[in-house]
Amino acid sequence: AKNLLGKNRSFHATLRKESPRILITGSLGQLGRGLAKILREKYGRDNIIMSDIAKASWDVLESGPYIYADILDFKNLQSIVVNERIDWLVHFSAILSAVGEQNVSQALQVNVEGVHNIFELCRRNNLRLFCPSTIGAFGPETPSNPTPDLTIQRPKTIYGVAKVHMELLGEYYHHKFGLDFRSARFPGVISADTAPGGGTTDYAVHIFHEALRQGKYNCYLRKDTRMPMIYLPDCLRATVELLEAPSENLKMRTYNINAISFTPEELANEVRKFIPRLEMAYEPDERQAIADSWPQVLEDSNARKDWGWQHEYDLNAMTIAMLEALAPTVK
Ligand code: AKB
Repeated sequence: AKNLLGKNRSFHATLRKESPRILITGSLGQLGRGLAKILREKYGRDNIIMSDIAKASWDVLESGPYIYADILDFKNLQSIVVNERIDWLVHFSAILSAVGEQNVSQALQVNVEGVHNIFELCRRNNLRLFCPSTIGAFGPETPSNPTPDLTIQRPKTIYGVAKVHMELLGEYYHHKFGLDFRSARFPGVISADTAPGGGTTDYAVHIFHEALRQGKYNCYLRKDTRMPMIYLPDCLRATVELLEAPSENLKMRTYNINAISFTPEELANEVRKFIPRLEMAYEPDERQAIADSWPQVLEDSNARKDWGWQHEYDLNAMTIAMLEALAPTVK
């Protein structure tokens, strides 16, 4: 009996673990690979499960666990949580602002129905949940410079409407059921290695590719359209810091995150310091109305106070980092 007990003890000891096991949904998008890399360095390669509904490239498959997860299929999600013994979930699956306007019913399915599944999944299985929100959760009636955490939210895109719904539902589940929900309202994310997927802020990524490739960029926004932006490494660090912050430090559950704010013209002038031949043209399309309804600068003193948020990359540092990362890839 002594032996059996001893064996049992050691069995439980092997199950007891220091590191959380984390599932990332929508991980083939702009943020997933980078986040998985950071979390794997901290918590171990096999404790971070990347997931999405598409086939992954070899470099993703070689980097660690990758599985199929359809956020519209609750049973599939539940089986993953059970089989993979998930503790925390980072929910990145979303249809972004510009693409959402082209297909409202798909955006509703992914951004609302999918989010319902994720909240229920996390509640039933007692998971910590990080789900990003966005500057798109604000609208034209919101004070735009600066935009506080608690203010008028009347977004005019389906993406924004769904994100407000997500924020409110997360806070409701937190108060009603004790769900450990955390959300950061991200600015437009600028990244070199992964492309954004159909947002309104994407020009700030495309401009670098076009400046390097052909020295010209035709921007779909007016040159004076100021929007908040963030360089990917800062955005990923914010995600990890909020995900790991002690729960008792979080006075709120949805935080604005600010980093850099600039206009297309200001960005072009910064790029010209390194590529002087860059020619710009401005032909605003339907994304202009979306950009005009969004904040210009986010007020993020609560994030700075509660969990020490600080961005590192300003416009100049981000521009240099983007050009250094992309220049070798341009033929
Ligand atoms: C978009 O432009 O839709 C996104 C966002 C700001 O959330 N990049």
